[in-house]
Amino acid sequence: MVNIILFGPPGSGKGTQSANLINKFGLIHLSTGDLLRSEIEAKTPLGQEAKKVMDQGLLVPDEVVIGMISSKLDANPEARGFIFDGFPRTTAQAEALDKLLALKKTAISNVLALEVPEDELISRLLNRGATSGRSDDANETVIRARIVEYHNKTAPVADHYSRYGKFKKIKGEGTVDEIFERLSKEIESLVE
Ligand code: B4P
Repeated sequence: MVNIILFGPPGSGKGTQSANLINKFGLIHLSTGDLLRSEIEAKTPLGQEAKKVMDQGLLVPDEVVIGMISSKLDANPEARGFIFDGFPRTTAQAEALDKLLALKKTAISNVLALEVPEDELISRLLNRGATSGRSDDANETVIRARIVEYHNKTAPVADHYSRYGKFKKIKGEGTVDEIFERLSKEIESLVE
């Protein structure tokens, strides 16, 4: 199995690249952001609680997202592998993921970390906010709160995987196709 974590700050291109990579490599896309937005859309109690947190640019509690990922792993027993997009976002989530994968006799193959300067992140997200209707992209204050949350809580996940030699920085600037090529090259080296 090939299990990739696509890592990076908000707006770094995780969702954009995942959509293309799953087609090329036949992997399953697990995006906690998408799963949470489906719950919001369906107006479930979980979605209503999550929306309050997401609209402030903060992270949803670990147990909620870990539960979602656990169910999705169980629901896909025949998968060739997964692309984790936006998960794990805390060290506790990373430790939980390692345990869930170990139960399935597999592990993270590599973490590919998209690096994009902060002004570019903000302009991409404001741009998306203008058309997507995503309330967490709607204003710069919330976007900046997401970036602060990333530095405080998510950046330490890099150390967690670096310790096992599973962390690779990828330049996240350029066209979507250029970045796709960089990521594909890394994944190809794992599939061969
Ligand atoms: P996510 O849905 O994960 O969203 P994101 O990190 O903001 O965006 P992503 O990185 O996927 O977007 P992309 O760059 O592709 O999270 C949203 C919220 O959900 C979080 O703030 C949090 O509250 C909650 N949440 C999710 N997972 C959680 C977890 N594990 N734990 C706790 N809370 C969690 O796209 C951004 C824009 O850039 C797009 O418009 C795209 O078209 C554009 N773009 C992409 N690549 C580009 C390029 N090369 N050039 C120019 N523009 C580009």
